[in-house]
Amino acid sequence: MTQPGHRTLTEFKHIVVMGLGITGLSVVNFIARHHPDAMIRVMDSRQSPPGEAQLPETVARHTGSWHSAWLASADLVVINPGISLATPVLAPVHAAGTPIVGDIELFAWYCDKPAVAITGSNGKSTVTALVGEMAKADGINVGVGGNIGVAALDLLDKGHDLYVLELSSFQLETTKSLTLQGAAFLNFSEDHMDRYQSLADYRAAKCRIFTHATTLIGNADDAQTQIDADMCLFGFSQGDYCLCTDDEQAWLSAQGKPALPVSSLSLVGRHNVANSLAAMALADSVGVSQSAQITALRTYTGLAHRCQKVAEHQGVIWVNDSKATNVASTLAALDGLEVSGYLHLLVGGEGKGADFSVLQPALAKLPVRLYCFGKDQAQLAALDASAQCFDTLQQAIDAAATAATKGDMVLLSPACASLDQFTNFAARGQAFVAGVESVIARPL
Ligand code: UMA
Ligand code: ADP
Repeated sequence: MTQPGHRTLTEFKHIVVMGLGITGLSVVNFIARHHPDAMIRVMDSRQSPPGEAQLPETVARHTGSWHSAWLASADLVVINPGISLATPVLAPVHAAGTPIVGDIELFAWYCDKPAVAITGSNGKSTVTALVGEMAKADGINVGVGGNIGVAALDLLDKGHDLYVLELSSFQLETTKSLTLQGAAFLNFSEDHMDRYQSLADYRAAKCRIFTHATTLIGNADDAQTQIDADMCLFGFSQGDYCLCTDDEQAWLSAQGKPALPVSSLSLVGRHNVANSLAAMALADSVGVSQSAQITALRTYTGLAHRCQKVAEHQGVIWVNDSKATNVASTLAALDGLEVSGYLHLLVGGEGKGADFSVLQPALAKLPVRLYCFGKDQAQLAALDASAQCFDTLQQAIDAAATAATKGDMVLLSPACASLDQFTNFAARGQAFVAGVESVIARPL
């Protein structure tokens, strides 16, 4: 059932789904359930888009290019977040005033239970999953999805009592009616400069998360995440959720009251302390009990590919941080991980137009050896005199394995997207783990 005051799919007859993948497929399935009389057409500029095999045979499709005539006759266009609204083929659609929405806007039309959402440049998936764990620990039937990899529309119609959504700036661009009980903007740093004209545009997309939110949650240590003075803030030294000292220990505190010693967190790294505080604020916004929050904070060890220790061999620690797809996330790893010997840092991939020079001061402070691979290796190699360049990740792994000795750490924290050489960050992380395993299995 569509929600009062919201639009409904049945207002539209000719619906074009632009871009398939997980999102496009979820949109087609959702429309088929809620508006079986609609005429759905799917187009994808890729020759063989992901999701095509699962598309019902009855749905008309066009692949390998855009289909302008289909767009011209549409009365609703549902667009994949990976496609920019500035794509030239959409110009006549904008001019005609035809609504262009994303899957999260459709979710908003039909969501009938409380929802919280998380955006930011880094930490979204970690916080989203953690809030989900907190709700589960409280016995709540919670649906967790969005940019984290489960299409939001696939969560609906399943009897959930609460939704926790990770929202990217791409998804927020096409969302205007989403009502949220809690909305968090975790942090803001440069990313996606291949999609946005300016940092201001990127931030404006993220701020859309607050449009219809009851509790607006921002980062006390990052003014760019704040939009007004009345927000609920989390931060290391100030805010409604912050660190305090009790019994000579650092504690996470909520509304001035100590809740849990930092030493009891299962997550590691300073950035994850901030993530934990944000998760507490979100959980409180929908009434998840503090005892359930604490249970989850004690047990949640994080998601794969985020500062994850994958092996220790001959005194060398190997860490997979493949999800570090921008400069700030690599900085967080450099700041948060402890290493006694050399840090062998593997960086590279598609830099998305980022300015890598901000990594230089952090690297200069560390005993580092830099291994650069993939598309933007040359730019990265300029950061440190120790840098060596390689075509592939495997070659970089082999070189690091040869150089590393007891007490060292080998860290994949690429500061780049993976798409030049891998399907996604998870495939890159799996390739790293396989590469590490092959190194370890080699006879001496
Ligand atoms: N594409 C085309 N032509 C098309 C459709 C897509 O060229 O017709 C390309 C675009 O470059 C696009 C890419 O394919 O960027 C992604 O398409 P996809 O099929 O992988 O999309 P989905 O499977 O629907 O995945 C999307 C999100 N992808 C993007 O926003 C790019 C996923 O986030 C998200 O998990 C999924 O919906 C469910 O909500 C991924 C991501 O990289 C993990 N997000 C960015 C990030 O986190 O930095 C924002
Ligand atoms: P996102 O979903 O926003 O990409 P993830 O939780 O998947 O965030 O983490 C992505 C990368 O960012 C990982 O390398 C992780 O170690 C790092 N990271 C996580 N939280 C933060 C934070 N609060 N600040 C900076 N980097 C972070």
